[in-house]
Amino acid sequence: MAYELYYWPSIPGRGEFIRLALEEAGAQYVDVARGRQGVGAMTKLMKSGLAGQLPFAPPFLKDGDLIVSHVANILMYLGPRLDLAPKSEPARHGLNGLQLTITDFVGEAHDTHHPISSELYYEDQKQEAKARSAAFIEHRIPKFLGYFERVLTHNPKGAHHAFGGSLTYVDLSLFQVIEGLRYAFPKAMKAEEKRHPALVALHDLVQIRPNIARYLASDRRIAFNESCVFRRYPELDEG
Ligand SMILES: N[C@@H](CCC(=O)N[C@@H](CS)C(=O)NCC(=O)O)C(=O)O
Repeated sequence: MAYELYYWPSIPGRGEFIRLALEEAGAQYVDVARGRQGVGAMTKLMKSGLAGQLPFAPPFLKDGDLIVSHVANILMYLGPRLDLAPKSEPARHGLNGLQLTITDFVGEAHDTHHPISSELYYEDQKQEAKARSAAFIEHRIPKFLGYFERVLTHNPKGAHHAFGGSLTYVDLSLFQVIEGLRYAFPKAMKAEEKRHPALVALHDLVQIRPNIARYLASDRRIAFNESCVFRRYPELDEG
């Protein structure tokens, strides 16, 4: 049975981390809100749930009778099934720690343009967004990227993977983080990339994996835009 992914249909957003894993694995899945059923099917599940399972926010995954929510949790569920994670439970928790750090990083990237409230427009919190972005560029991008650079260079199995000796969903997510930051903060990233060669090399290796390359060239890959987590507002990229 195909996995059902529920996410907003017009943005890469947080759903993209799940799409990349499903695409790399060549898994059968339906991106439900992008299909005939539309967003209505997603909001219906969020309102009424499924046998008591009530997801708070997308993305969430439906696998038969089970609903799994939160990016890191979905990936932890899918990882061993798609051969994108080690099978041993302790190792899966180690990997999940890395993915949860990506969750934090993505949350902070979102807060650069919505530092006060997600319920307000960007235009209503522009000044605060500018201050938040300056701090994100000065302190948080270097701290998170520096951490993942160390994770890669400390991997005893080699710097081509964040965990162990083969591809995991964390490698795919790191690719997407670099893509998103390049889109949102092109100026800041120009300097940052020089300091993080292992991350850039990982990004480039993921990009040319056959299934990923095919996906990126397809119309299933949604372009970044200003409704997404990673948004390009040039005034926020000045540091
Ligand atoms: N921790 C969740 C965050 C989910 C989330 O914030 N989803 C966004 C879309 S990217 C949303 O629709 N949020 C609605 C809300 O927070 O009210 C995850 O990692 O999946």
